Amino acid sequence: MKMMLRSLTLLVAGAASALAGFGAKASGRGGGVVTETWNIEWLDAAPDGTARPVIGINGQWPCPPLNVNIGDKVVIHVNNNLGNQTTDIHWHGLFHEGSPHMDGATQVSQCAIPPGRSFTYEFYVNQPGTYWYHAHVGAQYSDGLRGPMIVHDPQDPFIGKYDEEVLLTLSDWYHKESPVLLKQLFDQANVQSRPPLPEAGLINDGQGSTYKFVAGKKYKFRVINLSALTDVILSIDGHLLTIVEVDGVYTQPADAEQINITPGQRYSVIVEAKSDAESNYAINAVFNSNPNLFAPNPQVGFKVNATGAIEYSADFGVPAPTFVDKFNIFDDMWLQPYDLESVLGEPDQQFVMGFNMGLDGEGIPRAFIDGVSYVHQKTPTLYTALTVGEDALSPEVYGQINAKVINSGEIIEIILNNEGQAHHPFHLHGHNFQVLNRAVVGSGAFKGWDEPLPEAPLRRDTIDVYAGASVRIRFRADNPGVWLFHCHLEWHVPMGLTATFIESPLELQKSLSNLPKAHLELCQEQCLPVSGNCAGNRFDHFDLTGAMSPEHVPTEGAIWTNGACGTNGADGTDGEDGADGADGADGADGADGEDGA
Ligand SMILES: *[C@@H]1O[C@H](CO)[C@@H](O)[C@H](O)[C@H]1NC(C)=O
Ligand SMILES: *[C@@H]1O[C@H](CO)[C@@H](O)[C@H](O)[C@H]1NC(C)=O
Ligand SMILES: *[C@@H]1O[C@H](CO)[C@@H](O)[C@H](O)[C@H]1NC(C)=O
Ligand SMILES: [Cu+2]
Repeated sequence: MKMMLRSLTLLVAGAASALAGFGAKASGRGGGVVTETWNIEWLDAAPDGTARPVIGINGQWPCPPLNVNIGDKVVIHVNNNLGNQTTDIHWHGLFHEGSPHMDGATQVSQCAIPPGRSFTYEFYVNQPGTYWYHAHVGAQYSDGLRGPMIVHDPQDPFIGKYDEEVLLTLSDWYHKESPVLLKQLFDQANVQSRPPLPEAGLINDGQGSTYKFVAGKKYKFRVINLSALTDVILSIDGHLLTIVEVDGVYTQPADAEQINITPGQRYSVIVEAKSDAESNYAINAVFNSNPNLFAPNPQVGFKVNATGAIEYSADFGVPAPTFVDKFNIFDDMWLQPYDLESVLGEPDQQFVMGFNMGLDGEGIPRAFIDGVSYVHQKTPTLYTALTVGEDALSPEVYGQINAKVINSGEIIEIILNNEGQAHHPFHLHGHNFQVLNRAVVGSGAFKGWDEPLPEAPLRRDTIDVYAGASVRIRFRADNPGVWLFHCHLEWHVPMGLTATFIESPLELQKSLSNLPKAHLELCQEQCLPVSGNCAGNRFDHFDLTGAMSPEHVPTEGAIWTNGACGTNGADGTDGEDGADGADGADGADGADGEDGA
């Protein structure tokens, strides 16, 4: 890993006055190390007028934006002061080259951080653009633990094409806490697998954000969708949005009237102020909870909206929000990356996956990829990859996680068939990908495409897959690690809409031969294994006795239940005791007792 030392003055925070907590602090850090301590704690907030407990950082909610420079080392000490829930932090969109164990996905790259415990994330950032961080356990980020992460780049090709840079976050907002919502979701009465619908839509985690514009200036908005469920259709009355970045990838500039941002996606758009404005203009964020935006009669409608304003002069008053009755949404497939990278060559491995929602044998709503619901395993998947030798090349040893083993240098193609009636934004950890094709709503499973491949296809890390239709994406396996590929609708994650790429495990065993002690301790304190197959069996990697299956999926989200310790286990899997005992994590068998009751 190389460390670039840079010092630079940042162009930031034009609308700071209107953006409490959102003014990107000019880092002036230049030194190349960003160190912060984050106390994760319960606070009270009322972003839409209704008070509720939220999860914030260091007494602040909205959670503070994290500003770093490209090349920086980032060191974040996380103290879990929640008392009653576990937590962890995922850095959405960062590749974590050389630090796959810092990806922050529970039971994948680490065990969750129990209350009262601390954990330090430490990694280098070598990619520019707009990202965010969020809890990756239960559905915890819907309780507020999420915030923007901006990687400033002195070589941004658009520097000089705008005068100021501002942030605009969009999020849906629930009045109930995630454990309550998860209970509703997993209820047998929820026969249509309906996700909970939000009560409000927020811009910048509040209502009524105002950006002051000066005639003739150009503003770069970094737009992040922090939503758990809803897409946001964003427009600014009387102004075009010139897209220059998606998901950390600079693009050839493209003008849009409206952009649709799914959860997990980010855009940078340049907005040019009018030279002769005679009024202020509304920012319209229409929160779309429709399962299928393109259906002739949306069943759910647009339950919540949020409005902000572009203010040229206080004298012009508050602009009335526009009722958007005609959608003219920019199709992100039209975007080309700034570097005009051409289509990667023919794939070395192709994975065709079909996914759908449905009920399991017990009548509980689940999501399935090729008929299998992803279930967190006792051993974090990365730790299995690191400790089972050559067996790491066998998907079986990882248990029910939809494992796909890929190897260094290979070009990987995924054809994803959405067999359901709703759209789903799929996000890949550790990589971005080229989107070669996205089929229209209702076109069915992939049967081949007639149209020629794009010359320089869209590249991003989260792609919306339309209802009853397919996408084809490609990426190069150049980042050894264990990377989730999942729907980013937060409610579909615990339902199991996830696959896992095990990338170059034998190389990983060499490059990451010693996990930091802190990683091992987090698991051991919860009586979870840190080695062996998914069930912690270090002797027979193909004996899956004690592995986690859907009935073990916690429906209580991140609620702390003392991990696997202290439970009786009483599940007849004691046969593997010997395996666990060997590494001091001998309570691991108890994990089964945890949720089965
Ligand atoms: C955890 O504690 C917070 C703050 O006291 C409270 O609002 C929340 O409901 C608790 N959550 C659970 C699941 O007990
Ligand atoms: C934000 O993401 C949610 C979830 O996919 C999506 O429904 C919503 O449209 C997105 N918002 C925007 C502005 O795109
Ligand atoms: C939100 O905006 C959309 C589009 O203009 C409209 O159809 C819908 O009724 C609005 N919803 C609310 C709650 O105002
Ligand atoms: Cu989904």
